[in-house]
Amino acid sequence: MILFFAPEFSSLADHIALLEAGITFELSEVDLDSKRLGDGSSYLAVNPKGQVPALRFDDGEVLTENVAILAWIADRAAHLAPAGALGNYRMLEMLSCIASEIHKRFPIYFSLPEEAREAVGDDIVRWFGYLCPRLQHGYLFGETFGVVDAYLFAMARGALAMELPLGDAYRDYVARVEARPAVQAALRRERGKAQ
Ligand SMILES: N[C@@H](CCC(=O)N[C@@H](CS)C(=O)NCC(=O)O)C(=O)O
Repeated sequence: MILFFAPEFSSLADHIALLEAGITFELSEVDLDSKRLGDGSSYLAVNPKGQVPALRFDDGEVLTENVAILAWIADRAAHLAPAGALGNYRMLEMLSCIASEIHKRFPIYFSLPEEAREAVGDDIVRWFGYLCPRLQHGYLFGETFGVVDAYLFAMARGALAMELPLGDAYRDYVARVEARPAVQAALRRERGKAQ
C-alpha cells in the first residue's frame, strides 16, 4: 500500500493515522506544482484530481479524500474511532465538518490577494472556535486520540503557521498531538530525515 503525500500538507493526517493504526505502508512524495512523483511519472495517473492524499492498495485500487481514507483507517483500528452506537457516524460528522468548513477554506484563503484574505481567515478561526470546547479533555472525542484528531491537528498546525489567532487551547492541542511518537515519526519521515 502506498500513501501519496506532500510534506506537511493535509496528507500528514493520513500519514499519522496509518502509523497510529500500525498499518504497513510506503510513502510516495508528490510535487504538487508539477504533479510529478519522485521517478518523474505523472501523479495524475494515480489521482486525476491532482491532490493529496491518495492511498493506493496492492491490487491497484486508489482511495482519495481525507474523509474516506481516514474512515478506512479507523475501520481497521477501533481505538482510533469514537465509541458508542453512533460512534462511526459521529466520526464522519466530524471529518466532514473539518473537510468542508475548515480545510476547504485554506485554498480559498491563499487564492485571494493578501488584502482580501481577512474575511476568509475570520471564518476559519470561527470554525476552529466552534470545535474548541470539545478539546477540554484533550482530544475531539474526550481523552482518546482518533483519526479526527489527526485531521484537526494538521489543519490547526497549518492555521497557526499562517498566524491565524486560534488561541492557547489550540496551541496546547497542537503541542499535545505533536508530542505523540507517531506524529514525531510522520514529521521526521516527511522532512526526509528517516525515510
Ligand atoms: N477534498 C480533498 C482536498 C485535498 C487537498 O486540498 N489537498 C491539497 C493539499 S492539502 C492539494 O493537494 N492541493 C493541490 C491542488 O489542489 O492542486 C481531501 O480532503 O482529500
